[in-house]
Amino acid sequence: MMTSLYSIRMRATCHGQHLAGAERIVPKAAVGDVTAALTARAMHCSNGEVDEIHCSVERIDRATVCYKSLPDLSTYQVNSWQEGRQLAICLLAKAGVQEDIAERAVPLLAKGAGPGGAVMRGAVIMESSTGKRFEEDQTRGVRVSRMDLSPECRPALKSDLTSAGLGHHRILEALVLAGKVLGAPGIVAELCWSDDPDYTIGYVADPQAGYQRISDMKLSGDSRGGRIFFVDQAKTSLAELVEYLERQVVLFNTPGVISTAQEWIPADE
Ligand code: PML
Repeated sequence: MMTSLYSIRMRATCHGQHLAGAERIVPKAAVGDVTAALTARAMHCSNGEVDEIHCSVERIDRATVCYKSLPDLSTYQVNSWQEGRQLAICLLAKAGVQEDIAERAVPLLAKGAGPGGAVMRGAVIMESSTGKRFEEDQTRGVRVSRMDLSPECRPALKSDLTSAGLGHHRILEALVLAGKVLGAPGIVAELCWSDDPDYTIGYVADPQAGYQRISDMKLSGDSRGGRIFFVDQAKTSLAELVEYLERQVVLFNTPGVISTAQEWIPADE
């Protein structure tokens, strides 16, 4: 009999504010260790003292698991966050997002896409040719959940990323999340940069070009960031998209190609 799989999700808060979150999908025998590791990670979080940690453990029906390959990863080295944002617009347009929509989306994340300029807990969903937003709750947005690497793929990817100098768990986790997003019905591209004030790197991902990191998307010290998923409304419905992003279990069993960083030269230089 095949061993059961469990989804483990951890969320930590301080004064009701999100502090840390992570999730894994692991075989039954690893549930105890992984839950302890995620809890320890929240307790050692550098951006505040934890008030509450919520860990949920949920058994997964193996028949519902969808297996996929991870996208390739590349990195563009830019000279400033202004250049980074310019590059993000170019990459989004190349992926099929209408250019004026990409030009409006980048400042939306930069000023905070939630009500009153707040950073959203989840992602914006935006139509790629009209800019229309679909989230029912613009404070929460849409949370991507229930994805991980298969137990066989994790060591291989970790070793590839570490050899490329990209060993931090943040990169692996963002790549896995983007991998799930790129398999969503109607997806055109994703734009993301971190809301961690000490982390200025972001990415544009699309199904053809993969996960394209951009070295600078904001000034250090800026705590605004987030995610926008661009979709083609003709190819999906909000219900189908949200069901896939939040509920469909996805395990990645093949790593993509990890390329070395390349400098980006803006076209007018
Ligand atoms: C990376 O360096 O590739 C990760 C970039 C985005 C990180 C987003 C986050 O903080 O979750």
